[in-house]
Amino acid sequence: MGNKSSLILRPEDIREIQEETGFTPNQIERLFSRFTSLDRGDCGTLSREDFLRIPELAINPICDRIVHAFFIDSHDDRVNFRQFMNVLARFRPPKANKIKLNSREDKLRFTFKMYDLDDDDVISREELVSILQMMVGENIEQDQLMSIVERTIVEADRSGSGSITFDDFCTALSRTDVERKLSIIFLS
Ligand SMILES: [Ca+2]
Repeated sequence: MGNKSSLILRPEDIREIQEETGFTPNQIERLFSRFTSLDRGDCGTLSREDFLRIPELAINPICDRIVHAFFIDSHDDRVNFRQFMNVLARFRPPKANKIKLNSREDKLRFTFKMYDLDDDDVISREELVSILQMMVGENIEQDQLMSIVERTIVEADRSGSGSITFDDFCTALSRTDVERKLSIIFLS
């Protein structure tokens, strides 16, 4: 039967998640039913394979990196509903209200982690190459790709380290509307 109590969303859970993430009770319930439908094992947590059953995600070229981002704070390679909601909260438009998770800095940090494949807090030349390869696939010649990478590093690398630190990354994106580009409109 499994532990059914973990699969029930109690009113106090909804209240706490609402405080933490800024989602409305309706949104929380809708996302909870999405979560349980992905949870094939009925165990109250999702595996990486469960995430890959989200069609919008499966067709995304950097799908692996987005899924990885959900597991950054997970210690056992499973994601419970609370962790799931905390990650989704980063995609909420910032003007909705003042929840820390969806500030400009949090969105930048989240994107940076998607590029930083080995989690060493810098984006190396190799990491930039591999993420660009995931995005553009075979649609571009290798030397064209390398010249984009070189140019990006030269422009972004303020510290002269040959790789991109989080500060470099924020500076490079300082004129980009990160708040809007990294937001998803959730139905209310
Ligand atoms: Ca790295």
